[in-house]
Amino acid sequence: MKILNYINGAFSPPLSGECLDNYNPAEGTVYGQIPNSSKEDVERAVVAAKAAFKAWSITSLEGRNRILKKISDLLLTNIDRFAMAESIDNGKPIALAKSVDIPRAASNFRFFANAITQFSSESHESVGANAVNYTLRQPIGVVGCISPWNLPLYLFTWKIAPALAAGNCVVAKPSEITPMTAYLLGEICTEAGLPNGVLNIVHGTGKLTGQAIIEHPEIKAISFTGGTQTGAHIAKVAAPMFKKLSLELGGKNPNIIFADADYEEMLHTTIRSSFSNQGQICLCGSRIFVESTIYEKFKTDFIAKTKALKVGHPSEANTDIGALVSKEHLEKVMAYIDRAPAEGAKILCGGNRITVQDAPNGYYLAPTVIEVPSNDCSLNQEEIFGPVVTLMPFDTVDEVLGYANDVKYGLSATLWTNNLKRTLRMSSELHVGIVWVNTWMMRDLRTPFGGVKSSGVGREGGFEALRFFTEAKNVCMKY
Ligand code: TXE
Repeated sequence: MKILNYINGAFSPPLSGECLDNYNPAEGTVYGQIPNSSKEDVERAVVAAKAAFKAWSITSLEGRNRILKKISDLLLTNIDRFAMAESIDNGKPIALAKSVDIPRAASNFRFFANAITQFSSESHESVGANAVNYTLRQPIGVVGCISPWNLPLYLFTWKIAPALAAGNCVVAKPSEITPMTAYLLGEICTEAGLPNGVLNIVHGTGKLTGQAIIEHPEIKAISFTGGTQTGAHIAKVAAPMFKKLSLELGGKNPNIIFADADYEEMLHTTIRSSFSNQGQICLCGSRIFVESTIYEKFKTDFIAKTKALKVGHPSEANTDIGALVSKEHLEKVMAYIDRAPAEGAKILCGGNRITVQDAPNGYYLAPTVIEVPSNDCSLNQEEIFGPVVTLMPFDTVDEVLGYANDVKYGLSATLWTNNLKRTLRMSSELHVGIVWVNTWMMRDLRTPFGGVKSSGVGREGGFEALRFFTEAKNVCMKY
């Protein structure tokens, strides 16, 4: 299948005619082609977006609300088609795509359609100076949204929906590794009545297409989710042009388990936070620290549950772990596992590729648990981004806080305990943007989302996202 760019409400091939192969990771085969769009294609998208901005920026909030809700509805009407496309493109189990990824993409549109109607700004009376101040929150203009391959439509729409709701026009690029659902979204936007040029979707590599977006002087803000290195590069390019930036980058999140936790619930959720989406979620709890009094019991039970997970073809309903997203990514994850012996770490289970029946060339990896001797080994310091977790015991709160914070990332942390004082202290002292207590990845879309340190800058979600996608203007009136 050949996919096309969506520019000014119409589908078109790249001007150069140059295409890239699109792989099905479950099979390890090429199944389609995508445009490798150049600067000229991005320029076309920016021209269309600029032209559409005039009308879209003054479209009433009810008008924007209606169209964005219609997109949400159409995503749900077409959920089977979208879930299938996401699963084939990414390798994730079809059940996960259908229960999480596509419903969440629909929620993103519905949530921001409503949020914009509740968005308000501040006013101040300058008492004694006979003046009042009010704040206008105005759309920025043309903004760029660049998203990764792990949660393709989920993260693509998490950026696009608030950008559009706030009255901006968008030039967006999904990952070249998983472009399919973004392509299908174009059709739905047209059907929902989104005016031409308000959303433009340009496909291609980061180096060519992405670079053209971040360098474009008319694109005044960039919302990006992806690797930390890419985020640093984007910041460097964008800074001299004073673009607004929201960067959601990698994570190496601690999952901290105390002996007083509700054991079965903790065990069940820890399997999920370790291996969901093949461990390819920036929020996965990839470093597990367990209080030493229950360490051996946890180790035995966790390994047994890990071994019971079914690695299989993503199209099968009972598959727990599908394929990793690409051959390159599988090799990167395997390279970390190969380092284990040299780092004094012990592979407790997994660590090997798996051959799935009828798909011998797919990129499957057994879920892997590694016991590490210390927190400073690369297995505990670097983002592996696969179905690989490490285990380490601890004795005291101070000790585990040290481990949790001694890493360059600061996205999220999970705490399993019923001790209130400890929870309050640790939630305050963990250097992260999100703390989950006795749960994992429970998301309320009104909450701020993002990380500190090398996990990024800025916050997405709720009014934070609407603030990012608007400029604040103070008006001061003297009476
Ligand atoms: O991401 P990239 P990659 C982490 C994870 C993974 C590593 C690298 O550890 O192994 O990052 O993954 C676009 N200008 N995460 O290389 O390259 C690119 O086309 C503009 C964590 O696949 O950062 C894609 O659309 N754009 C993460 C997007 O950036 C550029 C999710 C992300 O790709 C660009 C994914 C450029 N110069 C990976 N170069 C998370 N935070 O959830 C690339 N891109």
